[in-house]
Amino acid sequence: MYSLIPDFSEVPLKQHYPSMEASTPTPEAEYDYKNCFNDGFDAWSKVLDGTGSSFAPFNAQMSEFSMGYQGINAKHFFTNPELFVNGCLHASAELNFDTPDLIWDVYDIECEANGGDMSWFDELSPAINNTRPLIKTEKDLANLTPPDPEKDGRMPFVRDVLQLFQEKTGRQPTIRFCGPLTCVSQYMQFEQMILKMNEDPEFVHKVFRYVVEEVQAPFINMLFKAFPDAGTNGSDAIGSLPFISEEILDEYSIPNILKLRELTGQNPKLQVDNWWGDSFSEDTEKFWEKKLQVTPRYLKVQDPDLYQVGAVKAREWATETGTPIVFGVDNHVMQEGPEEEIVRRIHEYFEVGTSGPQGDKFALYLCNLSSETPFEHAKMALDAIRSWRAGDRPYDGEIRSGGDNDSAARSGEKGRWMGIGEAEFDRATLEAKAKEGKKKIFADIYTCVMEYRDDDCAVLCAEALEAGETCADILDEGLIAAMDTIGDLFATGEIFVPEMLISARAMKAGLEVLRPIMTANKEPAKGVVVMATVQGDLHDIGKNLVCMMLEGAGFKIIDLGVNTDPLDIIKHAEKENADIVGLSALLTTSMPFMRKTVKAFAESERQFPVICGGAPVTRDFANQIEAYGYADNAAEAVTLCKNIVSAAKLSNAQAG
Ligand code: B1M
Repeated sequence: MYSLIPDFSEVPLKQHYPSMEASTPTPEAEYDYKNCFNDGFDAWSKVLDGTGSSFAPFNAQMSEFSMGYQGINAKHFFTNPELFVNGCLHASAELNFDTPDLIWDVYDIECEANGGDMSWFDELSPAINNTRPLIKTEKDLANLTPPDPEKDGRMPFVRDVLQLFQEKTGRQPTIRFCGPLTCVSQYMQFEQMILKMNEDPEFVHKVFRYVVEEVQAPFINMLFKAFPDAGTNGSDAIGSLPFISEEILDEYSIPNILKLRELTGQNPKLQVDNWWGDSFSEDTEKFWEKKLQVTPRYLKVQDPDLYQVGAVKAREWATETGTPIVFGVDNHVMQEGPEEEIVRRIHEYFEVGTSGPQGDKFALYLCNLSSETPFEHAKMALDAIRSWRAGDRPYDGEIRSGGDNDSAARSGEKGRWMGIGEAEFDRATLEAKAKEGKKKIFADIYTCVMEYRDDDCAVLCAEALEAGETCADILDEGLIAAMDTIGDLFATGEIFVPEMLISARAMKAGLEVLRPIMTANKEPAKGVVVMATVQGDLHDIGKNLVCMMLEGAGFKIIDLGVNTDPLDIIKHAEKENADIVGLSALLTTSMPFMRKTVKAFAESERQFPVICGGAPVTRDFANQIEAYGYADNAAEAVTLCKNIVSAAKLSNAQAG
């Protein structure tokens, strides 16, 4: 299946796509953009404004696909409005899409214009490198000057893109922006933002006020001035469960989106429609009500949550509440297939979406076509849509979403995302079992971590040392035991990422007390793991969770951060005498770099066990690239690392 991904392993990084000079002519305008999307545009507006459309339209997030499809270099594509607009319109028209997609790297524009550190690639969307965040302290915030939307960064690029779109299609453009919560996480770095929300919420509110009032509102208002009738749509990847909790959604996300709406003329079209996490919410229907607060005109539910919750359930709720609905098909399915699943899923969503008395208020969205999505898959999806429209419906009546179906089909071979929700543990039983027969001091340390009490944890660790306990016992019986339980609770979906981060902070407070003694006593760590997100990829939430759990399990972690060069990883693995090298990837477009890194290790002088993980990575893929190991989630990564280290010890002992 993965053979469809081009193997870049032999190709120098900068040559995946023909490098295009700025002077290279833009794709031929051989289509009549003023007319060829008319039916699609009209259908979308009729669905979203509730009048109802005679056919269910679809669109796709596909700017990266357009770029790859036409072999345009990303540095030019995402900076040259003419190339960008022509590229997107051309690919959409050529593939006969109902409407074109015009979404640039929306998560970056505001932070970049304020001086955020950007990483640029030749073949992938650019991205903020928030390992060097703009705001860590009150002083950083005070020193920031809001960008001038007419001049700074690529804010003028956005304006020019919208202008060209309007000129070429004769249609009102959509103003895209970064959802406030994701925008603040770009300024502060995700984990730091979450920890600060816990430690100093007033400071985080202040950052929100700065970002929303002084950066985002002026930017959007500049665009509204140029395009008074434009629509808007915010993207808010971080505003999703389980990266955040529903409390964070209520306290930070929703009020700030509403504030932004107020500051931009109370435009009801100001919306943020792409939260994931419906399947993690305690009450899905209440979650949908929250979604409607920030996107009043329609409900959008996308995979993998849609597949989990079930298209029928979403359709029924939308029918009862009279809400137009949009279903989103998973990017993993679009990229990896299996091919039959692409067709089957699209047919199911069309069938369910268009059913019932409100069936004329339904549209379909292909979540992401990337530069790695095989052209045949994009074509297959379009053929599936056409065949369904023409009445050729081989899967009629076959509903798989929302049931207890094989997880492989759910989402490109992976089960529920992040491996969450497949385990079944009960908190009380886990805690009771962990404390059973333990000395009181260890049980108390365990409880401190479970209750996120950093200071108490540090005090108790110091008391335990004074009482003569060894560091190894304090770790194993107290801190590590607690992190084991936290890992299990995360796997059940009972706790979310914020709770994991906060418990890890308590564990670290204890660890800091032990560290000087461990160093003085030369107490060895359980093993040394060099960890990195692979080249081209700036996602680090998953990698950081794995690091945290490994640290909690007694490993020494050398975290090389994101977008990491294979040779750099090898250099650090050798220097640190690593027991294990861990690679994480979140983009299907960065998976070839995982392959490249594993290959570079295989060819290097010293051999290290290289293990892989991340949402799009599967055991099959790990086998195929000949990685030493694979883990589906953080808890599994800990078990894998423990096994690797024990096996190495055993074989050393046998050899010696
Ligand atoms: Co991005 N993004 N994003 N994004 N983003 C995805 C991944 C995407 C699926 C969304 C979508 O469009 N449907 C899509 C990828 C599509 C594809 O691959 N074809 C995508 C895209 C396209 C992009 C941009 C290009 C967006 C754009 O600008 N157009 C851009 C990419 C920039 C770049 O990297 N070059 C981008 C940017 C961002 C944000 C900055 C906004 C933010 C990242 C913030 C950050 O990481 N600091 C973000 C986020 C948050 C997401 C989603 C919403 C969540 C990803 C995540 O953090 N998951 C994601 C959509 C989704 O999943 N719903 C999406 C949580 C994390 C805990 O899970 O990393 O899988 P995960 O880790 C798990 C396991 O996999 C495992 O353990 C962890 C815990 O159990 N694991 C390992 C992970 N590493 C492991 C290593 C191991 C073992 C286990 O051994 C070593």
